[in-house]
Amino acid sequence: MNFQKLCVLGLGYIGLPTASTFAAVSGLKVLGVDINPSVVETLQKGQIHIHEPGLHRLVTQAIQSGNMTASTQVEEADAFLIAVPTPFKLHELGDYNGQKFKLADMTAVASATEAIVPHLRKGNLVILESTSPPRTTVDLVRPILERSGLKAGIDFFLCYSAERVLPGQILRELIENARVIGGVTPESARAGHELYATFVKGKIIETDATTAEMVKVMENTTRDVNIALANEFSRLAERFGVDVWEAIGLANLHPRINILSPGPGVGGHCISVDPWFFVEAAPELTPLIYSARQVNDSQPHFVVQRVEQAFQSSEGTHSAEQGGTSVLHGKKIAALGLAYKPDVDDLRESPAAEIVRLLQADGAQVKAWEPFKPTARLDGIRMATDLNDAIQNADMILLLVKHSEFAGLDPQVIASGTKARLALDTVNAWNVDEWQRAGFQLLRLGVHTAPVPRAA
Ligand code: SAJ
Repeated sequence: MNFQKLCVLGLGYIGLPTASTFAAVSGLKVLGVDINPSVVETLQKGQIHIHEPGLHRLVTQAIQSGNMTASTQVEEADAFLIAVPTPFKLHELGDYNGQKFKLADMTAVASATEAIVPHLRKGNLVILESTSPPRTTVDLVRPILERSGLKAGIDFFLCYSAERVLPGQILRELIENARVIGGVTPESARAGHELYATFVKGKIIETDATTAEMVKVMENTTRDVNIALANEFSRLAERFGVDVWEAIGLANLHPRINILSPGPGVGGHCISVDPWFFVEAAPELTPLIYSARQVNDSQPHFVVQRVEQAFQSSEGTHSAEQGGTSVLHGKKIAALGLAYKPDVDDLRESPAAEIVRLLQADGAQVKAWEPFKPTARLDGIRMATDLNDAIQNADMILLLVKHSEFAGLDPQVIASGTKARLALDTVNAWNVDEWQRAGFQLLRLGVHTAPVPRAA
């Protein structure tokens, strides 16, 4: 097929890097479309609205070459690529025998597809990239596009092809990762293959649309279940008086074992969302996936419990409540990091932000410092102006994200800028001996330091 013009709907973390790669690397004419006018204006001014290494340079190159433009309106093109979010519904839960589960909100996919209908022509290719519940391409996207009077697989090509890139390494992975292209017909998969082959260096594999959708959700579900296992191991290690980080390192010496890292919880827009697509589709078949989601979603509560225990043991008290008041009441805590994972500026579904909210709900006075988004405004969260502002008057330093700049902090320098002598590291970034030498009592998640109460 001869692709000259591509229209990318959704200019977020996936759509913008993909659109600019097609423009700058493949040399296609690309129209990037976003319903948010401020995203379009930002791009038109030569700026970008997200942080991703190398992205600003690539977008500038794409725009300056004349190959990429941005608009709020869809136009005719040879191919359309949908990369809009598939979050879960905020105010509605599913229910299976009393077990509540989250439901996918497919509104953005449906309306982006509707926006293509008036511009769809014979011979066009439409690709859905948004991570979606299996059967979305055939059951949701196809019927909407066929309102045009054209038939999918006969008059136009229709595919599903998920991105698999890791935030922080998007531009490299976009080109190097293997791509699975699922068509509603083999010819559709072939057409999708030809489009991505204009820049993808990894293997490109053709299959059917529903298999490609399932592959994507399986990948992220596997990661979620494995992180839940690591989080459970960290709880067990505390019970047994073991350092989970050491234990995982040792277990991973086994050639067929690769345990992931425990942490404050699972955030972001993918791993904490996608497994619900399986649970929603078949709750009776997914008890393991459901439990993993429960474990990971409860990890912020577990961290808050550890903060309470840290204060109790430093004060020599034995109960999380003193005369009905939480031990956290009035405690000043410097929370380092609000992003959902290291070295990104994305705060969506961030367990760190949830921990801050939970601590505040128990009466703690938290000041949060997020170097990747210092001006972030999150409901009810007090942001520090810089690291010093966060730690200055704190009673405890709570490390929530393993940003490189936090991992590299010198405890001697920190000690001179704060009155806190208590620190809790939830991500295994700091060295206990070094922090002790600087005068801190450093506690770590997954390491036995205080008696862990047994469940009632
Ligand atoms: N996390 C842990 N322990 C770990 C690894 C991660 O607690 O050992 C946490 C992170 O801190 C974060 C969350 O899990 O809160 C998710 O982070 P991540 O790095 O595992 O994944 P994402 O959401 O940034 O990107 C994932 C990737 N999927 C897989 O690795 C299977 C990426 O390749 C996908 O393209 C992306 O989801 C997506 O868009 O679906």
